[in-house]
Amino acid sequence: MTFGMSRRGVLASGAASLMLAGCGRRLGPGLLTSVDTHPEGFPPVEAVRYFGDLLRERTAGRLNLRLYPGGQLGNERDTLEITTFGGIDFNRVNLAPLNSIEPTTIVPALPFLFEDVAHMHEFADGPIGQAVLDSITPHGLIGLCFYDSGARSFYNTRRPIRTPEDMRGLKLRVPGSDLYIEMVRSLGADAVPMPLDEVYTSLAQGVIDGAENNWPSFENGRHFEVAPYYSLTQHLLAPEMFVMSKVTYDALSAEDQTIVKQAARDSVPYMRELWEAQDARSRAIIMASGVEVNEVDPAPFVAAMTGVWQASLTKPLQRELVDRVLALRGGSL
Ligand code: GTR
Repeated sequence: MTFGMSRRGVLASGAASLMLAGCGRRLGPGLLTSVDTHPEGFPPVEAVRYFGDLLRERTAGRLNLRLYPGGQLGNERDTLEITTFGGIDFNRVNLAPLNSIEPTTIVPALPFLFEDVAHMHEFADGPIGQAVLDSITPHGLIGLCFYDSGARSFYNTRRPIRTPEDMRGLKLRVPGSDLYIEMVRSLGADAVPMPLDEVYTSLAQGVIDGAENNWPSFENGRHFEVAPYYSLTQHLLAPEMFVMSKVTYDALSAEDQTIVKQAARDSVPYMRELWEAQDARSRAIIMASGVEVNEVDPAPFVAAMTGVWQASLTKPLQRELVDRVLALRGGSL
């Protein structure tokens, strides 16, 4: 597995090691680290905080969690690499950085796969979701659970998007993943892979014309201040993943391993509550901000993206899992 860590990532990795040496492991063997690109107060960060509370209670203080939110230790791709070798113990990430490590994780990230959030939950809570969580174990990561992430739609500085034709020639930021790049290219736009924390400035300076994300990230990153068109393509209902370093997991007793897995599962309903509330708050802020929000007929977008499915589904296991997801709603590949 090669990640090709960025210069910033190498610095972050150095910072992570120093922090861990200085205030983490040395403070006690039970102090574990968890990182997130999102800031304090954002649903996944608070869900992981709750997970940490459960961990402390259920191990009578043997295991404690220290959170590093707001991308303090680097972007998702870089921190994920650090997690694989145990420099970070827990990480909450989008599926995008996992896609290049393990193709099975592409399945729930396919555009227009899930019909609605209930469909995604059925996947995430059942055996198909478990198969995807388990698929990353050979890569040094334990997939603990899926967290909600709403629906991703396109926003930009130029014009409302109603059909794929409206996307032609736009430079759109995507997370670094071939799937996202293919998705944007299939719609006739130029894909610009870039970490999330560079999006605001790049929009403001005209380096990119737009990006895509859910209501909470569009609002929380203040991107709506510089990109006044939000077009509800809702092309992705993909969940996100809460993962653990296998190095850390293997160092725990069997009892503590069970406690960790159960506590992560128990944080999911809490995360869903937080997410719903945040989603409603962010929508209200954006709707009141003067951003032009438009509904989109998904049909031409679905048609334009069929090639993305073909290009992404290269393994028999992926196809089998997609078939099982579609079968939950009476469909098939
Ligand atoms: C958010 C997601 C983050 C990050 C971000 C992005 O919705 O929660 O994990 O991946 O999108 O677009 O980079």
